[in-house]
Amino acid sequence: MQTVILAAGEGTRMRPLTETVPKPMLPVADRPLCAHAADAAVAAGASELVVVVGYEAEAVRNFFSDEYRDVPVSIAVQENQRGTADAVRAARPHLEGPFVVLNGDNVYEPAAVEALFEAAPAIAAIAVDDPGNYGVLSTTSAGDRVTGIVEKPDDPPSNLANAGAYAFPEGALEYLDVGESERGEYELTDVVARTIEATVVTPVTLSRWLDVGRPWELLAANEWKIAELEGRIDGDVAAGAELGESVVIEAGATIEPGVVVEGPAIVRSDAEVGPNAYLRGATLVGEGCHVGHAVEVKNSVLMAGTNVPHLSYVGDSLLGPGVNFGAGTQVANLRHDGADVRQTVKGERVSTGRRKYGVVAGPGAKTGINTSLAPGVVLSAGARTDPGESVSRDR
Ligand code: TTP
Repeated sequence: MQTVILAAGEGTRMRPLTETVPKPMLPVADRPLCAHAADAAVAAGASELVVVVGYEAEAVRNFFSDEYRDVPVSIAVQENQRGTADAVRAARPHLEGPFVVLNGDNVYEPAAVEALFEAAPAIAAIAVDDPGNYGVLSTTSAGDRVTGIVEKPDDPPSNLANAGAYAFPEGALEYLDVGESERGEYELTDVVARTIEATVVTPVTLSRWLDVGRPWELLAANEWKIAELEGRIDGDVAAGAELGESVVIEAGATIEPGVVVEGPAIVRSDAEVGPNAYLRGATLVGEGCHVGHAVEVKNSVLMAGTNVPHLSYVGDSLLGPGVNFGAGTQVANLRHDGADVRQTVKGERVSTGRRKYGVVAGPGAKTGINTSLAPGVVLSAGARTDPGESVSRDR
């Protein structure tokens, strides 16, 4: 089946990480975020990928044309991000039968995507504790047919949340011209509503799923996908370095003496770690990064070209790309009261749901030596801190 990957969104909730890299291209383990959905579709037998691009389209377009050689790839441009139905409308000239739609910022288990293909027409759903925050499906009492879909209901008809993966029948191509929703977008859920009136649509229940909208969800996606990597050493590892079993050292990476990598972790090409550095938890050290002497990095994502060269602690944080932490920069990732760490997203303070959560540093941010960063702080792209500063507010 042809598979549409929605990758045109701007990812405003992910700022400043999306200032230079579109959300679909943010790193998750060894692949960009959107590649995880695309890879699952290819493994499930997709006959063609139709990738809808918009914001920072070039990066997404180049990745797909370079990376997917065994399956045809078409690129559809959505000029303005007017909603998910509008995005599939942009793909419509390429579609000619039943088709699958996957959100390019959702992470699925590959087996679940395969089950979706097999059950078509179908919608992926996941049982959640707080259905009122999602699109919610209602089903027949036997649970074998979707009978309705309602956005963020006050009185949810079930605990089954819409997981943003759909296998549409060919007829749905005619339902794409929906009207504008209350929030002024053209919504795919309205297309689903019309489809379930006309056709039997089966719910496919997922056991694991992630919608990556905010920085800590990117951290969670990395935790998931780094843990699934099989350990391999293709780079240079000095005698005396200690690597756990689930550690990937890519070709061109260097691990110097005295380094301990507990894993699961991935050190990407051209990165340099050590001497005497300690990596633990699900940690991604991106291409060309430098993690130097006496630096501890725990459960964090360091994007390409980021440097933490001396005497620092980085815990549960997202840095980069191109960030530089001055010597002795320390990240606090736990509040004294043990409460969940909060972060400001688009001007609103929100709980991350994490007791342990560090900082987000936008592209090119630089800290002066001995900077202390409080939990949940966001440094904007290109931000600077003075030597010895204690930073407890975003800048
Ligand atoms: P959203 O998460 O609603 O939007 P976004 O990715 O732009 O993020 P933010 O809200 O933080 O700005 O989008 C869900 C999926 O649909 C995602 O994969 C992006 C894609 N999308 C499009 O391709 N076109 C669109 O017009 C919209 C709204 C989303």
